[in-house]
Amino acid sequence: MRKLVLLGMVLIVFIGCSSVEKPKENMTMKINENWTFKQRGKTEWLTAKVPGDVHSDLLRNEIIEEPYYRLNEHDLQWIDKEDWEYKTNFDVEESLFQKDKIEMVFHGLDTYAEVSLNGKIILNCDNMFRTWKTDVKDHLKLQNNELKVLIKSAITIGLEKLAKEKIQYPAPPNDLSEIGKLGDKKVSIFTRKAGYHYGWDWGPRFVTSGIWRPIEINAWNDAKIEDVFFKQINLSDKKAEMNALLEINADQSTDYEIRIMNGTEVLTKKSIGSENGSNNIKVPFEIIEPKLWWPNGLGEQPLYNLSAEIYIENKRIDTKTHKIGIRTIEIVQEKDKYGESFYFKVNGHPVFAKGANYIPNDIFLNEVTPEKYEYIIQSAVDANMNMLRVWGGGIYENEIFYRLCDEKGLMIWQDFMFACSMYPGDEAFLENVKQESIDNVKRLRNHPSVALWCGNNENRMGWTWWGWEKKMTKEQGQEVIDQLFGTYRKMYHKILPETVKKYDGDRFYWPSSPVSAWGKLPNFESGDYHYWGVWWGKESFNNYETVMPRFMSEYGFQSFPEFSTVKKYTEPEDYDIYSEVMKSHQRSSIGNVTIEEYMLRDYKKPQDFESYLYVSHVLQAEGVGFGIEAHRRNRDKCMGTLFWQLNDCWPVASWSSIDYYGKWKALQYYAKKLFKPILVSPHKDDGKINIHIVSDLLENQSAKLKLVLMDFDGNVKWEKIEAIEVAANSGNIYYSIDEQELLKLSPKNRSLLKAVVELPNGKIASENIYYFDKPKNLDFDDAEIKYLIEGNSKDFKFKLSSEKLAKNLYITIGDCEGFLSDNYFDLLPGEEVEITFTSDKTIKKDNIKLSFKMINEL
Ligand code: BMA
Repeated sequence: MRKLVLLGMVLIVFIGCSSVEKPKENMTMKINENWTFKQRGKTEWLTAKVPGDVHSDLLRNEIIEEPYYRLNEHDLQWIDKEDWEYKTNFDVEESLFQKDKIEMVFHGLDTYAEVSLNGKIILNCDNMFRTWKTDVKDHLKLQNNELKVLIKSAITIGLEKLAKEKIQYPAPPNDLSEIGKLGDKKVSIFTRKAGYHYGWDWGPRFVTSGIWRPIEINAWNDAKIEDVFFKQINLSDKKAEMNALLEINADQSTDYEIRIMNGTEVLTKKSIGSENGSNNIKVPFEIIEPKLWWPNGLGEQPLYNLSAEIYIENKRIDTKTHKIGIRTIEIVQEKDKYGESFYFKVNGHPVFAKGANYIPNDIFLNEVTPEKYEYIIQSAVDANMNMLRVWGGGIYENEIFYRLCDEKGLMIWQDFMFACSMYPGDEAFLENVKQESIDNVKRLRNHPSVALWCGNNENRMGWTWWGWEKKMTKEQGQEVIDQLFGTYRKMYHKILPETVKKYDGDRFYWPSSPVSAWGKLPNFESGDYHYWGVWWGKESFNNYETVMPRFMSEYGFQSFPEFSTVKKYTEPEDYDIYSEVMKSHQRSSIGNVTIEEYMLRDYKKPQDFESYLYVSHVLQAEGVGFGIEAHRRNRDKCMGTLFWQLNDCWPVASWSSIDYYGKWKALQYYAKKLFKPILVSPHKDDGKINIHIVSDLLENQSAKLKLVLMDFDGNVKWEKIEAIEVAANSGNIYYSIDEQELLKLSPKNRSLLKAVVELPNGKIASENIYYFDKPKNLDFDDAEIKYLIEGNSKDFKFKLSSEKLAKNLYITIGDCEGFLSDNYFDLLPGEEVEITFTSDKTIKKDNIKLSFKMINEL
C-alpha cells in the first residue's frame, strides 16, 4: 500500500525545466494526484478526480445514479446543501523546496473554499472565476505535505446572505429554486459562480462544488514573469509595432535581460534592473511584413508563437508563451440613414457576423473533454460561422476554447459573467467583481479571437422591459431603486470598462447585451438586439423580416433532441412529449406547447413520437433559417446574426442546433448552407419573387444564376440561366419574376423554384428552394428513396435518388453512430445526391441499413 502511495507521489507531474545543472530556472509542479474527498461530518474518504466536481466524483464512486437520466436530477438536490472536503498528500523535489519563493496557485475553486496546508489555513476563496495565489514557503515540507480544501455549500452561504439582506432583489427568472427544494428562495445572485448551475431555461439545476481548475506550485529564486501581454500598437503592410508588457515579480533588485522571441528567432533584447517586488516593464518590438489573422471564410489564421524570456547571467530563468494573431478589429458606430451602425470591421473590412450564442458544454465542467471542445468549435466552423457569443450566465471559458477559436477564425463576443439579474452592491462584492474582471481580462487578452467585451446579458433589459424597476419602485421605494441601479452603473459603466481600458486597452467594451432595449421601446436604429417575439411572444416567423435591428445578437426557436439522444435519458414508457420525463427535460415555461402551436401552423400533426421529434427539428431549422436569410438580405442595415443557441449542457429540449451528444439538428445543417460566403435567397415581395444574392467575400465573383421551376414529379416548367457578377460584400436583387406568371405554368401546391449560384469551376456557391405554399398545404406523393452505398470501414458514400420530391429527407442508420455530411435536405425528383457518412468505429458495409423520414409522410 505504502509503495502505491509513493508511486502516486512520484507521478505528480513536473513541468518546466527543472534540472541540477540549471538550479536557477523557475519550477512548476501540478498537484493533481492522490486526491480523495468526503462529505463533511462523514468519515470515509473516497477517490476523487482533480480538477473535477463533487457530483462527478459521487457518480464515479457509485454513490449516486446518472444525474441526467430520467428524473434523477430531482433526487440529487441534497448534494449542494452539504459541505465537502478534498485532500491530497504530496512530496516536493529538493530543488523546488530550496527556492526562495514558493507559491501555490489555484486556477479555479468552486466556490467557497478554505484551503489549508499541513494544518495551517492558507487561503479563503469566494469566487469561482478568480485565480488565487498564496505564498507557501513557510508552510511547505519536503515530504508528505497535506493539502486540504474544504468547500462550503454555496446554498447554505447564499441562504445566510439572503436572510441578512434588506433589499428584495428582482427574482432571477432562471434560478430554479423550486427544483432545488428552496421554494422561492433564490440565492444565485449572492455568489460569484456560474449562473446556469442554479438552473436555466435549457439547463438542469446542479449547484456544483469542487476544485474545477488545476492547482500548481510555482517556485523561483530571482525573478518570475507573472504575466505578459503582447499588445499591438500600430499595423501596416510593412510591420506590426508591438509592445510586450511584462509584469515581473522580482525577489531582489537584480540585473537581467529580457528577450522577446518569435519561435526560435530573437525579435529583441532589453537589459533591465528590477526592484524587489512587482515591476511593470515595456519592451517594444516589431513583426516585419505581418501575415494577418482573418475570421473564418475571409482568409487564413496565421499565429505567431511569441515568448518573453528572462535571462540572468546568460541563463534563462523564466519563459511565458502566447500564440497571437495580428489583426485590427473595430466596432463601427457611425451615423447613417437608419440611425447608428453597429458592425465589426476586421483589417479595415466590414464583416457580417454569422454565428450563434454559446453556453458551457456541460453542467459538470470537467466532463468536457478536449475532443468535445474541438468537435463543437469545428462544427461552428463547418457551418460557416465566424462568431460565437460566450454568454454571461456560463463561464469565462477554458484556454482550449479560445485557442481553438484563434486557430479556426471564430471571433468571440465575450460577456462578463452576469446574466438576467441585479447584484448586491456592498464593497466586498464589488471588489470581488473587480478582481474577477482583472483576472479574466489578463487571461484572455492575448487571444486574437476575442473581439469584444460585454458587461452583462439582459440585466438592463430586465430592469426596464421586464418591469423590475417599476415593480420595485412601487414595493420598495425610490431609495432602493437608486441603490440598485447605482450598483448597476458602478459595475457595468465603471468597474468593468475601467478594467478593460487598463488591462486590455483598445478592445471594444459594450455595457450590456442588448443595448437597444434600454429605452421604453425597442430601438432598431442602433446597438444590438435580442428578438424574442418569435417564441416568447408567439409571433410569426415572418416577423424576422420586419424586426430588423442593427445587430441581432439573440433570437431562436426550440426543438427536441434527436431520438437517439432521447433514448439515452428515457425509457420507452416516457416516449410522449407530455410525459413527466420529457417535461422535466424541457425547462422553458412555455416549451412543448409552444413547439406544438408553431408546428400546427405550418405542418400536419405528426402521428408518432419519433416523427414529432423530427418535425420539431425541421420546424426550428425553417424558422430560424428564415431569420438568418432575412438578416443577411438586409445587411445594409443589420450586420450580424447570432442565433440562440449552438450547444446544450445536458440532454434537453432547447434552442440548440447541436444536442448534448453532438448530434447536428436540422438547424445546424441549415446554418451551414445559409451562412455560406455567398447566399442565394429567393424572397417574395409585393407579388414578385426577388432573387437576392448576398456576398461576404472581399472580391467580386463572376458566376451563373440558374433558376428552375419544376413540379414534384421533376418536370421542368421554366428555366433561366444568367451570367452575373456578384459584388463583394453586398446584398442585391439579381433577378425578379412575378409569382403569378410562374403559377400559370405549374400548380401552386405541387411546384418549387430552385435557385442556384454556380461558380466558373462548376462548384455550387449556394442553392436554395422556394415553395409557393406552407408544407401542410402541399400535395406530396409517396417518395421511394433508392440508395447505393460505397466505401467501407469508417468512410462511406451514400448515393440517393427518388422519382418524386422527398421534402426534408432525414436519414438514420440504425444504431450506427457517425456523422452525415448532410441531412434534412430536399431530395429533388430525378436528381442524385451524394452524401458522406463517417464513423469512429469500423462498420461492415452490409450492416448499414438506411431509414428515412420526410415531410411527405405526415
Ligand atoms: C436569452 C438568453 C437566455 C435564455 C434564452 C432563451 O435571452 O439570454 O437567458 O436562455 O434567452 O430564453
